[in-house]
Amino acid sequence: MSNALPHSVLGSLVEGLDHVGLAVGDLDSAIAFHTEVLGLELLHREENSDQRVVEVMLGRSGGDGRRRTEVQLLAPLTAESAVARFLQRNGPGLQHLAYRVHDLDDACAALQRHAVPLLYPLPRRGTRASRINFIHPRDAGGVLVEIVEPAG
Ligand code: V0V
Ligand code: CO
Repeated sequence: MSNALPHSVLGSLVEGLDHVGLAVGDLDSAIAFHTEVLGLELLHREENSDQRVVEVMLGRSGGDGRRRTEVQLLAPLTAESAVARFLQRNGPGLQHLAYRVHDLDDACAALQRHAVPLLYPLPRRGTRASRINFIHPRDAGGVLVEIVEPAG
């Protein structure tokens, strides 16, 4: 984006807010709330065995998917999932914010050059075969921050 601060760590790499991740205990009732009350559409659902979660993406279909901000519902598949730990500690609620970047490798390299620690040494697989990494909430003002590069 031409008006991004050129001297910031990520410069113009961040395109916008890709999704908001919500930890849920009861996936069906969370889907019902987001569709029947908020009127969002269920756009995608998958199991992520690496993150040990079921992910459901909701939003408004149509338009340019690459500019859309979605809601990601996350239900744990096992007790070892980060989402299970979150639910145990906090109950259901906002678990992370995900910022979309053009190029995750460039973004991670820029963060590392500026001593911003990343959770993973290498990108992991995110929803719809995206590539993801995270900044720990302790390094991001108390919010878990995901950086995501959509597939293709
Ligand atoms: C922990 N803390 C949080 C937090 N999780 N604060 C805000 N938001 C969260 N989500 C705080 C917690 O209250 C403690 O604060 C401190 O961090 C504890 O740190 P910890 O011992 O490292 O806590 P853990 O063991 O709960 O692990 C936290 C991390 C874990 C961030 C390391 O959640 C993780 O690995 N996250 C990355 C993977 C992930 O979140 N997957 C689910 C989404 P005090 O008490 O010290 O003040 S997967 C996804 O989004 C996908 C696949 C996608 O495609 O988008
Ligand atoms: Co996410």
